[in-house]
Amino acid sequence: MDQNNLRVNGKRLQSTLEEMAKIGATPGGGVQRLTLTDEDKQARDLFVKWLKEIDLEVTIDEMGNIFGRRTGRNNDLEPVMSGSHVDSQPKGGRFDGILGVMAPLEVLRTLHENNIETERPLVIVDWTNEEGSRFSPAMVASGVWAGALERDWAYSRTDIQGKKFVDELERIGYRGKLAAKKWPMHAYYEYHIEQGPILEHEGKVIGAPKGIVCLHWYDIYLEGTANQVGPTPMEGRNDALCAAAEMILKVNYLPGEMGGNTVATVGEIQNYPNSRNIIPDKVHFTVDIRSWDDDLAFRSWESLSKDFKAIAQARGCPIRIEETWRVEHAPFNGKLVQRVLDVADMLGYSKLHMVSGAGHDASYMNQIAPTAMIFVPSIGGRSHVEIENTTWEHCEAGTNVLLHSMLQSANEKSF
Ligand code: HGY
Ligand code: MN
Ligand code: MN
Repeated sequence: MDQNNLRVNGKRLQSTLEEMAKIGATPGGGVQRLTLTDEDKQARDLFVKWLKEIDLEVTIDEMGNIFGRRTGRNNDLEPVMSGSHVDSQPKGGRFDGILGVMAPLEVLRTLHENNIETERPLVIVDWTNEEGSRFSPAMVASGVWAGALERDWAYSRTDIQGKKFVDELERIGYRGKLAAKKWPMHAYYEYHIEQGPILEHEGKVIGAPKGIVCLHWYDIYLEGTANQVGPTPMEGRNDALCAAAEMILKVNYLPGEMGGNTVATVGEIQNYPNSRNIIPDKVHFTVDIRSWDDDLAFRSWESLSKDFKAIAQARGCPIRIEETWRVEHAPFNGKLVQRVLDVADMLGYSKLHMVSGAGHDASYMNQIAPTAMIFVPSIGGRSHVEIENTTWEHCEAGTNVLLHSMLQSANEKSF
């Protein structure tokens, strides 16, 4: 058969995604599959079962990354890899991450049932803890695998209950023996929903990001003086929550003040003792700064951290700042991005060259191999919410683009 006429089975992709959406399903129509929870384990177990059904060699490394390998005609050649993540945000959506794992599975199922051999081996991957919500930071397991983060530091991360990453990995039975160490790779493709409004607004089906912005994460800890709210005069209070409130608004104003294209967000906060009649004496909150311009992100943080220290001083609330995690902006391989655009053309899909404001494991893969991503529209531009949605037609379209991008890479002798 002329392989250009090959297409994936959209109905099977849909039922695979619907099957996965039952794991951790939330009443609001989303999923809660926080990393290393029982729901994550359930999804992993199902994924491994499906990998074995199409005779893939399954390996699990010490970060719990799951790899399925399909042999090629020449297994000495570097493989073509594609994957994403099965973990979700709390009250997350049914497409973020999981589409990028189920789609390469659909690609491999399609090759398997059509007995199509490729020159190079193919590898599909589920990266542990891409979201970084339960255990920060995000993309931690692909970061260790790529050699950018230390395994033992990742192992030591704790969630809000104080549970350790490594203990939870052990508990769900996915602490593999294989070292989480990169191997040479010919090309890496990650397929993902856009998680923003651009493709829908432009009326395009396939997005080909030129890369991913840098992500900088900080943790801020404030100390105050707890006291009874009634008898304590306003004068002289050390109210940690008021100090935090002033700082949080500074974060919101920062992109406007700094100019350039940056976003800055406080998404998480804990307030102690969190009782309406006690002046708060401990607050933790997070800061997320992103920009295509790494230097601008750094300068933004310089300015913000100065303001934080001044506010802490003025309010008599000692501050502790943790510079938790940074990943550089990831400019993808131009030839591979062009391949995605050309394949979209070949298949008759409209396409758009763009930037990813969301972080992905591709940020780290881009540091070690030619990398590109494929986006499809998010309805209403919404993601990390239960109503996250993408049409089945678009899910299928992106998977066909992934199929032919991977085939072209898998059958080329050299890059
Ligand atoms: O933060 C992100 O953009 C991704 O969801 N980890
Ligand atoms: Mn994701
Ligand atoms: Mn996400």
